[in-house]
Amino acid sequence: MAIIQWYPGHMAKAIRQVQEKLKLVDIVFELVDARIPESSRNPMIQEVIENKPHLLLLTKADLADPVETKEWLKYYRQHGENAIAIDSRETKIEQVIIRETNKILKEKIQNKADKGIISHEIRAMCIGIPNVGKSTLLNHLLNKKVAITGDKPGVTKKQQWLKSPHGLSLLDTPGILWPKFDDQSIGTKLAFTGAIKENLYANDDVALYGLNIFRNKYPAELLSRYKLNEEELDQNLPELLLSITKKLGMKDDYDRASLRIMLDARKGKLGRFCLDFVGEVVDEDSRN
Ligand SMILES: Nc1nc2c(ncn2[C@@H]2O[C@H](COP(=O)(O)OP(=O)(O)OP(=O)(O)O)[C@@H](O)[C@H]2O)c(=O)[nH]1
Ligand SMILES: [Mg+2]
Repeated sequence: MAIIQWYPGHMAKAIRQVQEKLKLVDIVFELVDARIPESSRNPMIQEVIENKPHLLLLTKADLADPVETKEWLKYYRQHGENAIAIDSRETKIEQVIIRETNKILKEKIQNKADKGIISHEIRAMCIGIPNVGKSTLLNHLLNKKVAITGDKPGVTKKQQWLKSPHGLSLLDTPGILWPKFDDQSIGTKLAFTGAIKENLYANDDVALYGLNIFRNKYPAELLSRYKLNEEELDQNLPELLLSITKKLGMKDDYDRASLRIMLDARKGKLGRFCLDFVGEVVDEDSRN
C-alpha cells in the first residue's frame, strides 16, 4: 500500500489560527464525517479545543450507514460528548443546532444573566477536516450562500466571521488534516471518502481497501451496481477489481475503474456505508 503522508505548512498555520481564535468563541462545532467518525477526527484539533464547550456533528449522515451512525452516537454520548448526526445541506438544520448549542451553554448563559450580562449573541467556530461540510453548514445557519463550498478538499482558504439572523456569529475555517497518521488505514479511509487531494494517493490502493470493506459489510450493493455474481465477488481483491473494470467496459484500465468505484461510493451510488465501526474501537479499548 502506498504511503499517504504530507505536512503542508498551511495545516500547521491553520491549527495556530484556531488556537488564536478559541478565546473569542463560546462553543466549537467539531465536524466529523459520519461515514468515518473516528478516522475523520483530527487529534490535533481535539487537543487544542479540549477545554472548550463543544458539539460534535457527524455530517453527511445521509450517506452513512444509519445503523452504524446510531451506534456511534451512543458511543460518543457514553463517553460524555454532545453529539448529533446531520445532513449539512438540510434547511431545517439550524433549529437543531441552535437548540443543542443552547443546551450546552445553558449554565454559562445563566451565569452571565446572574451577573446582569444579557447577550443574545453566541460565537461559534466550525472546525474539521477538509470537505466535511463546514462551509455548507454555515451557509444553512446563515440562510444564505456566503461561504464558498465545493466537492473537493481545500475549498476554504482562510478564516472568516459570518453572522446569522438567529444571533449566531460563526467562524468558518479551512479544513485541517494532521501531518501523519499512526495507522495507515486512517489515511486510506480519508482518501476513499474524499478528504484528501487526489494527487496524494494511488486510486487502486484506496479503491481496493474500500472494496474489501464493502465486500464484507455491503456485498449486495456491489453485486447489483457492478452486475457481479457471487463467484466474482469471492475472488481475491485485485481479481475482483479487474472484474469490475471489465463490467464497467473499461477493458483493463483498473485505475479508471478504481476512481469510478470511489466516486460511486462518495455519491451514494453504492448505498449508505461506513468504514469505521464502533465494534472495532470498542475491541481496541478492551485490549488496553
Ligand atoms: N450528502 C451530503 N453532502 C454534503 C453534506 N455536507 C456537505 N456536503 C457536500 O460536501 C462537499 C464539501 O462541502 P464544503 O462545505 O465545501 O466542505 P468544507 O468542510 O467547507 O471543505 P473545505 O473548505 O475544503 O475544508 C460539498 O459538495 C457539499 O455539498 C452532507 O451533510 N451531506
Ligand atoms: Mg469550506
